[in-house]
Amino acid sequence: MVGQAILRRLEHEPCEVLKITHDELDLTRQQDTENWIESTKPDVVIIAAAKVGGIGANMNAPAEFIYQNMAIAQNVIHGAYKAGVEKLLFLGSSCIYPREAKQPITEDCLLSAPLELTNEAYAIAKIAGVKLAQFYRKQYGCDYISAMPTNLYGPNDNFDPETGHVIPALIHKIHKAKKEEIASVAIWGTGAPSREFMHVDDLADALVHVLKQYSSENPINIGSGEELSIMETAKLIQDIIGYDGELVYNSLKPDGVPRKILDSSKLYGLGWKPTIALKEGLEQTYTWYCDALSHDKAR
Ligand code: GFB
Repeated sequence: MVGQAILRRLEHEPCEVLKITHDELDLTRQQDTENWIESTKPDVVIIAAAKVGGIGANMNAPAEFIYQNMAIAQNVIHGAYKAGVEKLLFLGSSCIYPREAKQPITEDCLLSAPLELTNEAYAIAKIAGVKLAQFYRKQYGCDYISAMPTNLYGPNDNFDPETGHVIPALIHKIHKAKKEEIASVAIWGTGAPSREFMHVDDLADALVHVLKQYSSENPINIGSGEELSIMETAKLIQDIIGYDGELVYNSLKPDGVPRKILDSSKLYGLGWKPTIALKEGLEQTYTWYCDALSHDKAR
């Protein structure tokens, strides 16, 4: 999802984009990764590749989340350093911050208290990536930076109801319930937690801005300021889809972090702001999903 959005955004920049698919290069293989970076010699590297998933996927496969994400960060960052890459942007996640972080979360909260347990494996791997970027800057003087996006959604997301994040999972479940005239849809948890959501095209635009404007060892938050409870999010998706059945909250399922909203004042201070409102972004994403389903392309 993020990689595709960055490609769409880079069509408007005067640069040559070097890309390779997962089938052609497995970034967890160190030698293959180093060879590809050495042979293509990019000026800039953006690390958007990752093993990602919603709260269910994170809880069910912590070994895959920690291993794959640490390997990708380590192989790409070290490979970039060896090939003399001038600028590198590592993408972290808002879940690197402590579970009980003061809200909105500022960048300096990193490692100040314990992490949320449902995604600890993913968070540890992403923190390792942030630290790699910092230490390659400190020891070798590399201009490597890291950005922490808030919860994302948009075209090419993973719409699987078990492994996806809340927005694509609910689009899948509520769309199916409407089509098959199912009377109710199960929503995980109490509905009380809140999340800040950002459309992936806004993220891609922010990343290009940050690449041009930002150089520091400190990570930079990328948020939208659009915060909703899970209950409000589910109702909004229900309205957009036009489903008149019932939403039933299953409190046996995990809530995760009670609240997660980023303080993005550092980013906004660089002259960037989001342009896609949540309702508009969700409508566009639902249209994309219906179209992808009709072409058998939705995950
Ligand atoms: O999107 P989500 O999985 O991400 O869940 P997290 C957000 C909230 O939505 C949680 C609730 O309180 C879930 O219990 N929820 C309700 C659902 N129904 C559903 C559903 O059908 N599917 C899902 N997935 N959630 C992730 C991390 O945490 O955030 C990742 O696990 C990553 O590592 C990502 O960092 C940004 O915000 O809880």
